[in-house]
Amino acid sequence: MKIERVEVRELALPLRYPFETSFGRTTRKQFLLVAVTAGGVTGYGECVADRDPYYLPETNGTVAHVLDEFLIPLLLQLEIAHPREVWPGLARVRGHEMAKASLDMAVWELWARREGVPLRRVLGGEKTTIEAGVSVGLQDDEAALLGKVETEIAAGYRRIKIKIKPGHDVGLVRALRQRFGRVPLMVDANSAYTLDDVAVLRELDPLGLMMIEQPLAWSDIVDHAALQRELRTPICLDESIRSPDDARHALALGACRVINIKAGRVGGFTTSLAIHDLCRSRGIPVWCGGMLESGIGRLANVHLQTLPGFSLPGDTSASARYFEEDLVDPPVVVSADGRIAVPEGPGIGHEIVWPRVERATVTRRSWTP
Ligand code: OSB
Ligand code: MG
Repeated sequence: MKIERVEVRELALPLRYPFETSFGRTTRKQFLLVAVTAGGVTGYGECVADRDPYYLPETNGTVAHVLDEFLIPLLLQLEIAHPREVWPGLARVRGHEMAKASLDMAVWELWARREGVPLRRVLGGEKTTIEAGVSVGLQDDEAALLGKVETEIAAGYRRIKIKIKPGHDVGLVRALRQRFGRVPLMVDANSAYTLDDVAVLRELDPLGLMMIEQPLAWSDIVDHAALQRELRTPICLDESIRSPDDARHALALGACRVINIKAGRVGGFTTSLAIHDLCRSRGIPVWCGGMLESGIGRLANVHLQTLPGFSLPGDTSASARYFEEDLVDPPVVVSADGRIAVPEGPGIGHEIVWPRVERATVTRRSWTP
């Protein structure tokens, strides 16, 4: 298979509510949507980069540059017998995992459409429903957080994650425990702490958290290994794992006991499968993170977590928590018992609503060989 056309659109979608983490506040989802065409069939990949480099170094601007100058020209030269060949085919470009992922994921999605099967089938996933968890952003005060969490528990979510940062951590978790008892609960710091904060992080230890996600620096695994030795609560790495090698190194050092896999962060599906398989062989649970994706990326995440190693609920929640109108129809919905049905149609399996994509499109460019 030769790719005949690549199109990259930049989209902007308003969020229903701002989403706040330790690194900033997002009010509008701004992202790149990649379309790749071969043999008259088109597949789609949603890039997880944002406008700013506050989560990880890549931005929409760096992704657009690297796609245009380097990755798309490479992709258009490849003779692709299977989507797993895309990742090695782009290996000459170092780093830029979000940019590579957008192409890799689009080619996998194209492949599923060509075969007429749901994306999960080409990825090797067997589940027909997945367990939904939810990520609750930083709120203005404790009462607002308690209210949000109450809503999400009532909606059926099987695991609650809250964002924390210094000064907004132990007290919030204690208040949640007091109000909601033993609900499956975890926290995500998005790299807001250092080893100087070990005393505060130790105070979280008796609170029965499922895990503490990415407490220390985005580029670190050595300090996380030191911290993990100080805590009974498992550390989960997100930002620090950007490749299968990162995962191997982190496990070798004992830097974490759980890994959050976001295909868009680690270079796409091929590398996600490699991290999944590595973790599975070591008895390390993985779960699927999210990046406030539109329905296109959200459904890609749904299919990925049908693989057996995704043994914990992830961050894939309902479209309606983020968007007034999602780009897919039907939107992603969560059942009263906290599950998402995996679509049965080809590729991501829900229709893309093109008039909505057009309205959200800010810029658009295409390439042919
Ligand atoms: O760290 O998992 C994260 C959102 C944006 C950037 C980073 C993260 C998140 C989330 C939200 O936690 C997950 C989601 O609902 O998509
Ligand atoms: Mg995270």
